Amino acid sequence: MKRKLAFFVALALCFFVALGASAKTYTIGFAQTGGNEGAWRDAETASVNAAAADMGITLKFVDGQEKQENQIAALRSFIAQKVDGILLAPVVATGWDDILQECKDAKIPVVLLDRGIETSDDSLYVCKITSDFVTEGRRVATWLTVKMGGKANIAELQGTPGADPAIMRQKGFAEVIADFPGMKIVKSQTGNFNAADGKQVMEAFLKADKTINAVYAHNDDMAQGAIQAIQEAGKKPGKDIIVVSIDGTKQAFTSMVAGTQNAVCECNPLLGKIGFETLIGAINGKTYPKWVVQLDGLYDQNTAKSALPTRKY
Ligand code: GZL
Repeated sequence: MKRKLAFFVALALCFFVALGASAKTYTIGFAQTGGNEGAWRDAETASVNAAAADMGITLKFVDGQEKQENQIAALRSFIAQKVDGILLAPVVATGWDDILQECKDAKIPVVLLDRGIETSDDSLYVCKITSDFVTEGRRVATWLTVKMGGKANIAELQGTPGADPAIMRQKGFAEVIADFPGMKIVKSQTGNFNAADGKQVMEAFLKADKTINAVYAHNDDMAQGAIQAIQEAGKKPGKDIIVVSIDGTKQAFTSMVAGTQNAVCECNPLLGKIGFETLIGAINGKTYPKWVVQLDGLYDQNTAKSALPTRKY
C-alpha cells in the first residue's frame, strides 16, 4: 500500500513540476545586427519572432542598425530590465568581453545566434549557434574550381569587415584555391553584406579589370548586386562571368533557375526555435557544447529548379 501511495505522490509531483516549467513565461532580449543587410537577416528576424509567439516568450527586440555600440547598449538595457536570457547576433567578432561579463555578473545567460565572437573566456556565453563558415567558403571554392577547370580571375565581395562569417568565408575559400595557382582573386573588397554596396563595388571592379570571369560573394544579397552590375556592363552573369554565393535565399534559387547565378551554399537563418530552446535550457541549468553547428547544403543549376518550391527562406 505504502509503495502505491509513494508512486502516486511522485506522479503528482512530476505533474506539478512539469506544469510549473511549461507555465513560466520567459522574457528574452534579442540584440539583432539589424540595418539593411537584406533577405537572410530578415528571414532570421522573422524566425525569432515566430518562435517567440509559438513558445509564449515575451521578446524584447532591438535592431542594432549594424553598430556594435547599439548592440552593447541593448544588452545593458536587457540587464536593467532583468530579462531571463539574451540572444545576440554579434555584428563583429571582437569587443564583447566587458558587456558579456556584465551579463554574467547579472546571472543572465547569453546565446550567440548566427555569428561567433573572439574571446579568451568562453564562459561568457552559453554557446554559439552558427553554420560552419570556413566549410561554406571551402565548398564554394571547390565547386568553382571544378566549374572553371582550375583557372579563373575571381572578384570577391566580402561581408561586413570584422564579422565572423566574412572572416571565415574568406579563409575557407582561400585555403582551397591556394592549391590551384590558376584560381586567382584579382579583386577583393567589402560589399557590407548588402545588395547596393555589392553592386557599386562590382561596377568598379568591372571597370578596373576586364579579365574577371568569376564572382565569389560572401552572401546572396551582394551576389544580386553583382548580377545587376554585370548586366549593366553588357555582360551575361552566369555565362560570361560565373556567380557563386552563400546563404541559399530564394533570390539565389530564382537566379540559378534564370541562369544568372551558378551555385550557392546555404546558411540556415531559421534559428529562432533552437535559439530559444537552448537559452531556456541554459536558464534551467542545462549545459551545451560551445558550438551548436548548423549543417548546410550546396546547390547549383542542376538542382535549383527542383529545390526552389521547397525553400523556406
Ligand atoms: C551568417 C550571417 C550572415 C549572412 C548574411 O550566419 O551572419 O549575415 O550570411 C548576413 O546574409 O548579413
